[in-house]
Amino acid sequence: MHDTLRINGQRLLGRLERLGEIGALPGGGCCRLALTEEDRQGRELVIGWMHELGLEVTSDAMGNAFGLRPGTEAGPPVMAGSHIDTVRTGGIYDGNLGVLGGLEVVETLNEAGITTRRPLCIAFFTNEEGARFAPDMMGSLVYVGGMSLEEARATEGIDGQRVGDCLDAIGARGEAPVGRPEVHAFVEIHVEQGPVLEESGITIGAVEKVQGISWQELTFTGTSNHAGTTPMRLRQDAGYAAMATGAFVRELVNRIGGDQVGTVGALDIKPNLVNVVANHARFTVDLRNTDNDRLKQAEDELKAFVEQLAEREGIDVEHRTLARFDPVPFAPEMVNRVEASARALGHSVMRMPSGAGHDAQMLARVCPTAMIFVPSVDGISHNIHEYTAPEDLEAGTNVLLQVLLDLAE
Ligand code: HGY
Ligand code: MN
Ligand code: MN
Repeated sequence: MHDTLRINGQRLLGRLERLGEIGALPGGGCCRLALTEEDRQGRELVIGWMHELGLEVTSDAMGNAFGLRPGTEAGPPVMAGSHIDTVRTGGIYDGNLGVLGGLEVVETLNEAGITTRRPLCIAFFTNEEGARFAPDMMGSLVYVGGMSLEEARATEGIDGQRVGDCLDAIGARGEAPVGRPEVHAFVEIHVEQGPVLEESGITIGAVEKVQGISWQELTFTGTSNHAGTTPMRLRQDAGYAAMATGAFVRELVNRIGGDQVGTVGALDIKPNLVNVVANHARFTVDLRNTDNDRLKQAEDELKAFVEQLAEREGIDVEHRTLARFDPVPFAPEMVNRVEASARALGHSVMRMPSGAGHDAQMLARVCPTAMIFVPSVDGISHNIHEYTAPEDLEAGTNVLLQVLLDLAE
């Protein structure tokens, strides 16, 4: 049914570019960190579009927003969505495509005068990136009951501010409760953010699983001292310890191999001066693997290394877990739907894991869930040069349209 219906790619691209103007960075891309003024403006724009499309808009106590399109029957909706917050050097597609692609499906159905049997709902979730407030996927985690609202609101960010205060300050706290949502199924279209589709010459990714994620914050505390007069045998150098750990992470990841990845992305050294041995080094280690046992091995080896290093250097070390999610498989029949719809539309398609975390991995806890990937040029993301060709955006959103229609009928 409605096999010949197609979305309007130009209109979708226009919305992506318009939303990308909020927090736009010189040279491209945008910075719309969660619960900032830019996030508020982004929310206002997208919720305005939801109203224009005739959706019934609600938001919950975590600031997750939902645009409901009634069906001919009542009951749990078929949902599509993602996030509109970005990292500090974000692109205009990461997350935004999942939300605006859903709105494009709604507008296409409005134009065609089609009402689906089940209701449809287009959602965006608060703080998916976790770059300012860890963990990532915080809003959808609270939505499915995996984190209490209180714990989320009390979370302190990298700038010392709390989620609850910032949520209230931008007026994003809604009335609807959080916890045990009623969703028939969830579909998220997202840019791949990696090189696989492009290198394979494939247009659509039918995502089978999201890999496991481990975020840790490590803090070494030593003694600041004179860089010239302090003999090496007397140093308690937190800066050296942090950099030695960074080098160990790379060695560890190469040794484990396979899908294992590891990143030291944030680093704060004090007093951060050329002629002072550092007494403070706080940094993050992001470890991921599709195989949970190997991810645990990586975590264990990192812990052992860091503790032996602190002992040897005579410094203190503190561990803080910022996020820990096991790999999440998607329901096979949902992966099949993505694959079948892509093929029916004449697009090349392959099954693959997701290297990035997504809201879909949280929705998979409460309903059958699928993800549709489209290629990232040069595999670049979390970078202002993130780019996906318009024809691929259109192809993926046409797959989203067909999968949603199937699920809603
Ligand atoms: O970190 C991630 O994988 C996602 O971008 N939040
Ligand atoms: Mn994303
Ligand atoms: Mn991201």
